[in-house]
Amino acid sequence: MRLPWPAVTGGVVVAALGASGLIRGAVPQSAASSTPTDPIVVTGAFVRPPLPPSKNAAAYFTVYNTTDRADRLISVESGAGTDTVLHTSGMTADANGVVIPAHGRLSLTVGRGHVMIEGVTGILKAGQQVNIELDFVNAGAVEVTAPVVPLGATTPTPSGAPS
Ligand SMILES: [Cu+2]
Repeated sequence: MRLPWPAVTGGVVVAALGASGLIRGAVPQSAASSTPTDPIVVTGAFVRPPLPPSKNAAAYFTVYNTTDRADRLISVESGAGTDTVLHTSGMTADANGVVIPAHGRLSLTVGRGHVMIEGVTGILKAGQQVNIELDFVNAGAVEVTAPVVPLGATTPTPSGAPS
């Protein structure tokens, strides 16, 4: 499913990858993808572009659940590819999503899970940003803006747990 991505997220103008693979909008860098007042805080997001001949990109980030009840990440979407799936244990999609405990976190790090963007349309280059929507049972839709970070380049540093 392709979603209509907002041109502006959290006051930061972001780029969206359309069906054509072309980048729309300006692409300022931003480490934080949401503000600490949100129930779900996503930090340290980045996307590794596909390594040819693969057409799959992998997104990494840390999700904090700042609320007093557990939440479940049930689906992920991105307009940057033909399909987007959550892989937290090997390369098998998490059919029922992933539970994030109250005041807990989900860390997707290299070798320990990712959001896989399959069939990437266009070429993802350093400096571009990819929009990913995370859908939670309680918190609803959370937009993540993930800069493209090629292999070997420095990745964003996740901020600590929100207080
Ligand atoms: Cu995967």
